Amino acid sequence: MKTYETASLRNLAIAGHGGCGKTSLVAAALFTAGATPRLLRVEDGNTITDFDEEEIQRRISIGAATAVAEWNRSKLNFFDTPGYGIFLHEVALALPVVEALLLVVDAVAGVEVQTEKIWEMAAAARLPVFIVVNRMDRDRADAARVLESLTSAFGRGVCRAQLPLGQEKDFQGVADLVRMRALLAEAGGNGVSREQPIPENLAAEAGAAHETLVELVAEGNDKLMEEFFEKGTLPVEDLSAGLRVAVAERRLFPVLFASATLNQGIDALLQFLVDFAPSPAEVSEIEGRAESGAPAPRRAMRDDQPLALFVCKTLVDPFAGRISIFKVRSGVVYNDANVTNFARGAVERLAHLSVLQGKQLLSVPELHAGDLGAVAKLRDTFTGDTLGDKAAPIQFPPVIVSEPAINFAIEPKSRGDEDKIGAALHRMLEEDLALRFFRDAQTNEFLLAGTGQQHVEIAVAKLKHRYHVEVTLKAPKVPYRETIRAKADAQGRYKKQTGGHGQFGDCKIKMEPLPRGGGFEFVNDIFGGAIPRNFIPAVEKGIIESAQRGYLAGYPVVDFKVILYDGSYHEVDSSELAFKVAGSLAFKKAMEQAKPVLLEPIMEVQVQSPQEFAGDLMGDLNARRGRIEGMEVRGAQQLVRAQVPMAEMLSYQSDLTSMTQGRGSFQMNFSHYDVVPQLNAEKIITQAKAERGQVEEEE
Ligand SMILES: Nc1nc2c(ncn2[C@@H]2O[C@H](COP(=O)(O)OP(=O)(O)O)[C@@H](O)[C@H]2O)c(=O)[nH]1
Ligand SMILES: [Mg+2]
Repeated sequence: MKTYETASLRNLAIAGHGGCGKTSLVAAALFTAGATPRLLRVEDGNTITDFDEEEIQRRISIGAATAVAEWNRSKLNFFDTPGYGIFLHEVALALPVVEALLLVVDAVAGVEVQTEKIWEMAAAARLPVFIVVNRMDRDRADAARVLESLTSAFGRGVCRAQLPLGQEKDFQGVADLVRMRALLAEAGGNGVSREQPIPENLAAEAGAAHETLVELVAEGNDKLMEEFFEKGTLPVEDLSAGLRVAVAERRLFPVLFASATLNQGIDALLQFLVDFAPSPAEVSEIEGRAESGAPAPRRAMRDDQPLALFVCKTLVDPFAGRISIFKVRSGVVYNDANVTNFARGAVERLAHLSVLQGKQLLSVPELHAGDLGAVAKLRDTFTGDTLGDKAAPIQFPPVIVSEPAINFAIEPKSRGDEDKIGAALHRMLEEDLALRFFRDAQTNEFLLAGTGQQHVEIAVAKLKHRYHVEVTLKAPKVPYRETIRAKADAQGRYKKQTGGHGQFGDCKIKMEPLPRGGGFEFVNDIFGGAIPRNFIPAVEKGIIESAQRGYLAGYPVVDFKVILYDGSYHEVDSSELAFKVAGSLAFKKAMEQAKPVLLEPIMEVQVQSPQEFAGDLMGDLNARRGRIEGMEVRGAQQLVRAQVPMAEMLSYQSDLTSMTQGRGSFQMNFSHYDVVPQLNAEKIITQAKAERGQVEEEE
């Protein structure tokens, strides 16, 4: 692969609702640009960016993957991302290392649940957005309706930069509304277009759409506005330059059309991205984390700055080992360079500096500022770390992955596999930051936590295929909490006389509820040494440990405050241990008075389906103790927003599929904790007691 300077680079995240054709689009781009000898297909399981075994089997993207296309003296780095709600964290990790986002939309469905979510993510990251309406060749593809759904969701900044030449089975390319030329795809999917005048039957529509584009571009720019008033139009060069700026400023969001599987409109897309997507050189400086007191360091993406590499993703290959994908945030990196990991202090050698085509490492001698690269077998480097020139330390903020939404207990199928599971999961966690693995303090079970049931199931499948350990998934666990609703005042007194040396600790506490999310607060209000200072942390520790073990059903007690206000001690018999026990006794007594309740996680749920199912879906959400918050019609689709307790959503995926014949989709995020209604709480408490009884018997 050739070497590319910063100005010739285009870094793009490819994102959109699941199944709209992102991976196919990248496959078509790679073939058209000559990076693969033929058009690879999701159906054949051989695409560059869905290389993982689980992705091939399920025919969906699970992890973000990179691919490189060289087009017209420019280099396009694509970050193909998954489109399902439970994998959105993989979109999030691509956003900080690209300068634009390619939002792919299905030509039949238009805007869908994840389309909106991704739009919001791009807005938060202030990324320019290009929109591709893909699958234009499908039955019922309807460019006008999709455009309407786009403008109604995202506003009038959404504007056509192309018209499709026909649709459904007649789709055969695009008309470029900037240069006013038609690009008719040659038959056979070779990706080559013939340029010709815009066909007669589209001339009027193209003329009007061109005018709209000119007006929108001129609108935000005084100089262009003047020129437009004078001439009644803009020359192509000025229109192009103006559009480029409007895209970079997120004023306009150009809409393009394509069919990935027929490989039509792809050459036009590649050229459009080269012409109109910002290069890393055009992006403002990036801020590093501020060290205590000092102002945050900044870096421009330029070759003449000190070297800084930001590791945005890690792949763990059972054979090649760890592969770190990074962005050159500043400077030039050469093969075999020695760099410092600023997060961990380690020095790493970048042997076999590469770019990553899917999972294949292609060696390169050097990479310039703004480029994406990869290197295998770093010893002590993980996702989110910054590496670079020892003399110029800087650390870029890592992407924060939200807390898991669901826990499953897992059990090895064969006894003695526990150690193997631990080691294998440890490697999988390096690769997938949304996955968590830990041991439940109450039940001693191993818990695997993730963003949703399918996420955890895929992790289990990976364990089996990659690491050859089999586990059974037990029923999902809802992470309940406990809290109090009333104030309490209690004494904990621990006294034990055994022969000579005894144990003595005594404390008095007040307990009060804190607002939701308040956690735990401890106030030391002891006067005159009723409890010696060195024993006070022991009282606090006793309370915290008891709170962790729960009171009603074994779930951690949260959102409360403890004031330690009195106590007594014994010169000889008092000890840390005795005060810890006293703290724990006081806590339990206080809980008796404090009107404890169970809390449950409430989820923010968005369900989308064809309108005919809306009534059933709402009834079903009500039956799940859901609170409907709003409804919207979007084309032929209905969107329902509701808040529903997580406990009622555990089997929603399969229920929704059967309720809507597979045509509904949903997304779910954690919203807040709320009190469990009395009847449900009683069941949970009884069940927890039964389970705990079992554990105690086993022990
Ligand atoms: N008819 C048609 N099907 C397409 C097109 N692009 C993708 N597909 C199909 O849509 C399905 C999902 O494609 P995929 O690329 O995996 O979508 P992704 O989830 O967005 O990555 C696959 O069956 C593809 O063959 C297209 O342009 N036309
Ligand atoms: Mg995909």
